[in-house]
Amino acid sequence: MQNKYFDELLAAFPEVQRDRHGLTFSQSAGAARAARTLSEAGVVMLREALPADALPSCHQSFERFTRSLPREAESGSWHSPWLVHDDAMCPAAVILTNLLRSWAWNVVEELCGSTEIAVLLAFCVARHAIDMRLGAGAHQDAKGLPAELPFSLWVPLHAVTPLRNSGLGFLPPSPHQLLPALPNNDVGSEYVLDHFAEGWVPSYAAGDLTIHSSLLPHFTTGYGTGSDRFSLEVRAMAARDADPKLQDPAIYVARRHGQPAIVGAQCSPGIPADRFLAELSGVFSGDRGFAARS
Ligand SMILES: O=C(O)CCC(=O)C(=O)O
Ligand SMILES: [Fe+2]
Repeated sequence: MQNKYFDELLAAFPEVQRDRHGLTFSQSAGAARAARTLSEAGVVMLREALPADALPSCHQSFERFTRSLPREAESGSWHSPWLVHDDAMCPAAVILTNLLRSWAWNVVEELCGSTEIAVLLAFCVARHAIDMRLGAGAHQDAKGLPAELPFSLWVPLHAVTPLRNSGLGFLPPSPHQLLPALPNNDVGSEYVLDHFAEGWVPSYAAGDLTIHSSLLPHFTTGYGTGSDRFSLEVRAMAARDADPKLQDPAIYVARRHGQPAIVGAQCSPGIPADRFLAELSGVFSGDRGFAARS
C-alpha cells in the first residue's frame, strides 16, 4: 500500500479534526469521568487545564533556549525538562507548578488510584518540533518507553491547529496489547491508514492538554509549514508502583493541607537539575528541603 502524507489524510478525512465531545472534558465534568474515559478509549482532552496567560512566557523562554543552541536538527530538538531555561525561568518547572494547581491533577490522581504520585522527570520531555511534512506512522509509548509507565500528558505551550503547526493525533480505541512494530517502533503506515477514519487530530487552545495511555497508537503530525511547536510530555505514576530505576530524577507529590504539593525529590549529584527543582519550590511542602529519597 502506498503511504500518504498527513496533509493528504486530513484532506481525505477532514472529520478527524472535529470535536470529540465524548473524549473531551472541562473541570465541571469531574476528574473521575475523564479518568474512566481514558481507561476505556485511551485518550482524553482536558480543556482549560492550565491558565492560558501562564503559557506565553514559557513558550518564549523555551524558544529563546532553542535559539541559543549551537545547532538544531531540521525537525527541532528534544530535551530533559530541567535543561531547558533562559535567564528568566525554567518553563517546564512553571508548567509543572501550574499542573499541580489544576483540576487536571485530580485526573492524574484518579488514573493513579492514589494521591501519592512520582513525577518521573527522567521520562518527561521538553520538545521543539519544527513542522515538516510527514508520512503516516504511529507508535505506542509502551514500545519505546518502560512499559510500566501508564500514561503521558501532552502539554503544548501555545495553541495547536492541524495543518498549521505540528501536533499530536490519536487512533482510539486503544488495543489491549502491543502491536507488531517496525525496528523504529512504528506500527506501520498500514495500521494508520486502516484506522485513520476513526482517528482524532484535535485542535488545542492554549491551556488545553491531552492524556494518552501507553498502548494507544498516536503520532506526531507534520504538514511542512516550517512552523515551531513547543510542548512538554509529563510522565507520572503512583509512587508505590514506581520502579526505583525510573526515579532519577523524580519529584514526589502528595496532598498537604488538601492541596497537591511536592513533598520530596530524588536527584543524583551529577544531574544538573538544581535550578529546575528550586523553581518548583513554590509548590514544595517538605519538612527537610528537597531531601533525596533512597
Ligand atoms: O510531541 C510529539 O510530537 C510526540 C509526543 C509523544 O509521542 C508522546 O507524548 O507520547
Ligand atoms: Fe508517544
